[in-house]
Amino acid sequence: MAEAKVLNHIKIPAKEILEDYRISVLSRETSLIGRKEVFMGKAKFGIFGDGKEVPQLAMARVFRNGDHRSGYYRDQTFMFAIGELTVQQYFAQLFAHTDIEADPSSAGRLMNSHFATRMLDEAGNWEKQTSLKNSSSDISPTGAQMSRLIGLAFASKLYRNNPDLKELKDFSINGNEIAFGTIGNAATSEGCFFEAVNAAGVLQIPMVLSVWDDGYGISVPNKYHTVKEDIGKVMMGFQRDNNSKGLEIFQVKGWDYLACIEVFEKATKLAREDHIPSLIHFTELTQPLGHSTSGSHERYKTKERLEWEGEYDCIKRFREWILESQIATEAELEIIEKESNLQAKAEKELAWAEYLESIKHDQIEAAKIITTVAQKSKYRREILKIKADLTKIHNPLKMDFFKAVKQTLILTRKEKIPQRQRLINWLSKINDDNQKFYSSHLYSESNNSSLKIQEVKPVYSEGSKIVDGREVLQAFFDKALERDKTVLAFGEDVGKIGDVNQAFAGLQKKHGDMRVMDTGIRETTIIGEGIGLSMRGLRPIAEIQYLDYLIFAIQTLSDDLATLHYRTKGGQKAPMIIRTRGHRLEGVWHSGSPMGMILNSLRGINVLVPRDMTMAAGFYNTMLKSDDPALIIEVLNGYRLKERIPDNLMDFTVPVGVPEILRRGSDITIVTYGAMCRIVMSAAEELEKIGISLEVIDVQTLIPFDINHKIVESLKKTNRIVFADEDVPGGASAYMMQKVLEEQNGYHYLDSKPITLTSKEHRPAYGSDGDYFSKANAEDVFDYVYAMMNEADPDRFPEIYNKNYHIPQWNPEVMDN
Ligand SMILES: Cc1ncc(C[n+]2csc(CCOP(=O)(O)OP(=O)(O)O)c2C)c(N)n1
Ligand SMILES: [Mg+2]
Repeated sequence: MAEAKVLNHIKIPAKEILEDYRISVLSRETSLIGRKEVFMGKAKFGIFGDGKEVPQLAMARVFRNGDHRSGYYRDQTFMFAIGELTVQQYFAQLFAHTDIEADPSSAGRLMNSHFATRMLDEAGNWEKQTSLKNSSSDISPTGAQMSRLIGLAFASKLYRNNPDLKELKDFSINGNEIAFGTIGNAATSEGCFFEAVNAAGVLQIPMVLSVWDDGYGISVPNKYHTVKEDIGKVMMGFQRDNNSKGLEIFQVKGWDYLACIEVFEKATKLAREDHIPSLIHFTELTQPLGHSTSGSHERYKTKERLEWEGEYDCIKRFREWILESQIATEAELEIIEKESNLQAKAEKELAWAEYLESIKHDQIEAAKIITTVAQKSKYRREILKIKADLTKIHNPLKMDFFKAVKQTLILTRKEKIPQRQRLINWLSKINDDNQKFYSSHLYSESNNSSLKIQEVKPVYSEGSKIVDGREVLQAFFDKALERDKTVLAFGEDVGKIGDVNQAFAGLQKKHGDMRVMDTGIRETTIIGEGIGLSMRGLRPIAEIQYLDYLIFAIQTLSDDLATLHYRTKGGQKAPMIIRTRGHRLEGVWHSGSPMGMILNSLRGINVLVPRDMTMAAGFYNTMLKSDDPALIIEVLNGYRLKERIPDNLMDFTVPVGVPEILRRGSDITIVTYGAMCRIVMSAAEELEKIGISLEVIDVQTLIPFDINHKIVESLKKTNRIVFADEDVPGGASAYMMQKVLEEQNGYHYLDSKPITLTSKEHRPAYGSDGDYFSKANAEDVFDYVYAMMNEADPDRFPEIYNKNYHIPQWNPEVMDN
């Protein structure tokens, strides 16, 4: 073995080169075997990192403790090389082994090649990131790792430039950490890629982003993806120069081991020392096994292309270079290859054996108890057949024996056999286990879960000041920034003018531009920035200017933030707060309340809907103590309404999942939230005047929803219920109805048809009349409630309108008589 010289200035011992070669071969073997396992039916789907091994080895060489990765499904070689993934763990994920030890990335929850390191201890507290190599958890939507990458890199900038954060050595040492991104060539066509690259250039953050370019995105060649078929060339406008900041753009052939090493040396020096971001375009990479196990690339690649891919396979080139440079002999390489082959096979076998073991135990147990039932049952033959079928299954799944047990219980449903009870008990245990395997950790399960934050009621005295709602928030944010140096706020117009409604007015000046910041108009990377920062120990409040514009960020919120804790089974968290304002203003894109969309896409995030700014402040207090992420939606037309500031502004908390009864009543319960609270309360006063008593409940938080089932208690009293909001029909009002009537068994107590009162299906037209005729207003509340009472007691409440006027969207009960 000789010592290799690299580009005259970097020397790499031959031993290290051969170790790199070993990992590349081991990784390739893993891909080859993985593919076969899928075809043998032992796993559902496989996607592998073949053809991208060499540049990943180079990336691993510069990746240090404290650094972070935000990448995608091709990065297995990198994960092996940094020592954060074993081949056995790789296969455990392929087999969907539900044990965290077996698959630390996702405990069997994610399809294969979705990598993550465990950043939390068992109690849900942060590990010391600066002693670890960190990989944020991968997600499948192409390019979606880009938004989070911005936050991971931006954190280093804050840690370096904000002296108040210097103490937090678990997360950063002087902001020296780099966030490494990886993305496929085709995924660079996504909007979030361009948004993120632009943001990185503007922010000047230590990001090193690699594009693995294999010329294709599944079957579609670069011709259809990228201008000039060359993302590196396209990016040249972002290239920094002597006069202006930007990114350093590199292009390197991905099969050239030395060039890959050199480019990472250069890029990481810029990033670590000066926080200059880079984009490295690795060209001429290949897909020896095609895109995934879903099909073969022979269908869409020409013979010439396939031949070229064979010739330019990066491991083949690496091998040739090792031989040419006389770093090792053919015989030495063959030994490495053979050993790697054996190692990959052995680790696969181990992973399979352990996976089977986790299943087999229950399979055997199920078969045993089924047999004991058979012995006592008159359906003996049928049950023994169920058992025989079960034990015959070669690659059993948990659902196989779950089904067998249920079949047995159905067959014997009329029999009084004690063994049956054992089977039921066993089923119940397995059900609970599977709950833990497949449905835990959607929300925090730590001591800082938002559900565990104790309520502290607001305290008022004669001296409590009455101010505009926005001033309540301003006073709150001021003290929150003072109290906790990890809190920071950013968004469009948040910095200099202190947000469009002035809740941060003057706070940038007071707390500095590392705490209160303006951002570009880039909603999805605003959220990504929040995710990355919160994953690195900070407490970001990321602002989306108006609720309607949350739609730009729904993908990042839904796919990344909402799933993070769940998809890592509690291995990672991002306790960020998204602040926005909505419900009522004017016009099609400023008055929306798309709450159904939010509720249906953001399970995993608390959704809090305070009716005024004091409640909002209480929720900020609660969430800043918690490690759950939250979306807090302030009422857009409430900033100038007068409120009293609680004397304990910084200490009071509003509990999540606890509705508040705003008005006691006996005839009808009306359940609402946000801006509708005021509208409903004013209608309640009018109704009171004519003898109708309304009980008004503000749910306050939509996720979680009324955890103590308080609303059904009200319904038990009134026996009539209306769910009112500003969403479309069937939106959040339907969600609330399902919660109360089905989950809380409210249907038992109904004397009238339950009703939802919502906005129209279209978005609200402009102007006050547009709002009045598009959204639910106080008169609508009055009409609905009155009509309900008219149906119930027409003598006391005679019809107000005759048949010629139809109450909008009111759908009366059609009587038979
Ligand atoms: C948003 C989204 N659209 C489509 C897909 C389906 N899909 C998975 S991988 C892929 C191709 C990605 O190609 P590229 O970015 O070049 O990465 P490669 O697989 O070639 O490494 C597509 C279209 C997806 N996962 N996400
Ligand atoms: Mg590609």
